[in-house]
Amino acid sequence: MKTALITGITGQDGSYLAEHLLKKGYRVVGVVRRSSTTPYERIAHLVDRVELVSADLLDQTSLTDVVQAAEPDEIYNLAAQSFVQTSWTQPVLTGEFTALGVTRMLEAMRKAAPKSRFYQASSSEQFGKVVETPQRESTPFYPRSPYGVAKVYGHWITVNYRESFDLFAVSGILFNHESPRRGLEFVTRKITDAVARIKLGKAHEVRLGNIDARRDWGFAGDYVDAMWRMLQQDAPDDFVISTGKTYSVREFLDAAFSVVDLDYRNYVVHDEKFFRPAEVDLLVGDPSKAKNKLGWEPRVALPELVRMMVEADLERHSKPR
Ligand code: NAP
Ligand code: F7E
Repeated sequence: MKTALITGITGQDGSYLAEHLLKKGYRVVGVVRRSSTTPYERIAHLVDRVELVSADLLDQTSLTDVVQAAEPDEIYNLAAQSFVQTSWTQPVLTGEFTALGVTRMLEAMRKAAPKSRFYQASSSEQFGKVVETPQRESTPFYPRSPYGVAKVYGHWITVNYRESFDLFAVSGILFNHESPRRGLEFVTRKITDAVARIKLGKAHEVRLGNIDARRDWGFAGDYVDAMWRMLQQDAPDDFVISTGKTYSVREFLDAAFSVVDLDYRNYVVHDEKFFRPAEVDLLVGDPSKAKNKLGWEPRVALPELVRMMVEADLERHSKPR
């Protein structure tokens, strides 16, 4: 039985990855940070089947200790401060978690489990103000937020540890991926949650920023399989994971409101608060390397994803509290 250690197991991707690895027969050890409450809503259905251990990306000793104790074959470093907007109001903390946290995890692996395989959660935000379209593995980075800058650091320190210490360490440059488990502040979930509340008479508007921004949105459940495939390769390598299609937030809105037969134009209010100091206008990835080398392809297209998210939010808001 193989052992996988997942940082960020309580997050969207961590919960789907844990499910995916359990199905494959892995022993799954998940890193959680200490809290006065137990906010395990995304993994409530898994807590009996995974081992939860306490550590924090800010604390080297705790990370080295959990890697040493778990003896993992694979390490998935998914933990981060992942909300782009917050990275302008908490830039130093974002750097500590999302950039230096990667070095701490790599150091933990180097000291405690150097034969393990390491996955780093890189991001399309590294392409930022894009210098070519579509974006591929060779496209230069031009990050546009403290989050994007921190992810570029995390990406290159992973490459550097691979080359310096001969570690099996890879980065998946994942484009936006969503699900009913997406955090409520991200635009897709904010919209599908609002659609459900508006349909049920619990809200009358949704306040948004730049709805002309374009993203390449996939389904998180598909993307965790790509992470696993990257760690099964003979040699470590980095991959873009995306659908190859781009849509505007406006198109997402249209699709989401259409699921409940409403017209988004009657409910959207533009709010300056949600505009960003620097925007990423257009992202669209080229997933052909992943298709050719990993045999990976996205299975859920945007219309299906939107419907899945709206229906899940309708069900959640329909339940008596
Ligand atoms: P998410 O839902 O925000 O989850 C983040 C996870 O990190 C949570 O489990 C969180 O724990 C944990 N975490 C945060 N700070 C920590 C700390 N100091 N110590 C230990 N754990 C900490 O993010 P996601 O959408 O699943 O994304 C997973 C990873 O992929 C992130 O690194 C993200 O930046 C990256 N990524 C995401 C996307 C996307 O579209 N989703 C695309 C590219 C890359 P708590 O539950 O305690 O907060
Ligand atoms: O914004 C625009 C906003 O916050 C998408 C993270 O997972 O994916 C995510 O980062 C777009 C932006 O995601 C609102 O300006 C308009 O152009 O859903 P988002 P993101 O910034 O693309 C990448 C790949 C990651 O790695 C990140 O971790 O939507 N937008 N109005 C809005 N966005 C939000 N959140 N809220 C609004 O009201």
